Amino acid sequence: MSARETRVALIGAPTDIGAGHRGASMGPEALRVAGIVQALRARGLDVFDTGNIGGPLNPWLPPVDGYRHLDEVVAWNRATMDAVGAALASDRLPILLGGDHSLGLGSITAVARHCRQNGRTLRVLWLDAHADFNTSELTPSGNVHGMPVACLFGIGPRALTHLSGEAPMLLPDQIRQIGVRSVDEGERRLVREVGLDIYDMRYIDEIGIRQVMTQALYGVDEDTHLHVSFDVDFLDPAIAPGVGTTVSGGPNYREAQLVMEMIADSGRLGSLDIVELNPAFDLHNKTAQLAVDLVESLFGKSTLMR
Ligand code: Z70
Ligand code: MN
Ligand code: MN
Ligand code: MN
Repeated sequence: MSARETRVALIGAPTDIGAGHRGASMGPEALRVAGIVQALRARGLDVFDTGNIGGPLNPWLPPVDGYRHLDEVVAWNRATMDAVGAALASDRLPILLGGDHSLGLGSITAVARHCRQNGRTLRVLWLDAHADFNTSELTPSGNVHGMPVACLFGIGPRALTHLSGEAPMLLPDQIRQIGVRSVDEGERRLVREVGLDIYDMRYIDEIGIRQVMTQALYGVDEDTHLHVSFDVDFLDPAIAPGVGTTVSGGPNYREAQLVMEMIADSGRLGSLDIVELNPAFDLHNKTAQLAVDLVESLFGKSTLMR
């Protein structure tokens, strides 16, 4: 499929319901203000901005039984799953404008179901400073944005693991986590137990981002649907301060560009989340602009070829 034929649907999900800081709810509008629609149209894509989905306001309460705002997180994830599913059903590549990363659950649940129905192999690239692999017992915070990967594997509360009625939505060999540099103690044990393939920053430093991406994309073929779940805190805080939780030592601008370019070159991108952008921490919307810049590369913009 050439970029010219690609139809995309933007889906805004203005919530910070699963996060530890308020403000990711402003992410969708910040990305629009940074020109995401125009940038994608300049790539030759047919862009339909569906507007924002809705859900409960953030009551900003402490965790209950290891979860903060569980009912509200479920509501937002149902709405996300429905909107992403509708985009896929109408043959549009969904781009979720988050919102916090708990919504990766609803988004990927819809994508996994779509792949099952269409006989496609799903590969998820999870770009993130965090493993997002906590459970209610292991979590230091109760914030559900630290748990979506576990929920996708069927580890978590039934209301989240069975969002679509079935579980698990994902098997460990379908996901590659890239850029990880902050894992909690209990979470680390679970990562080892499940045998997750995590390309952490040390590994990136040792073998280089090009080799890491070659490995992460290994086995991707014409039957593969690639889902990219891009947590903006993946990026080094020096270039991307506009996130709730900055973790130093992330990929720099050039490494991040190469990640996106190599995904574009695979030709298999089928869906995308852009999450955890937090304008309350940003400077003149520069993190949103950087995210848009990287998304242009993800859709095939390169220095020498347009
Ligand atoms: C920590 C927790 C987290 C952001 C995910 C952090 C989780 N592991 N933070 N994404 N921004 O609370 O579970
Ligand atoms: Mn389809
Ligand atoms: Mn995350
Ligand atoms: Mn993160």
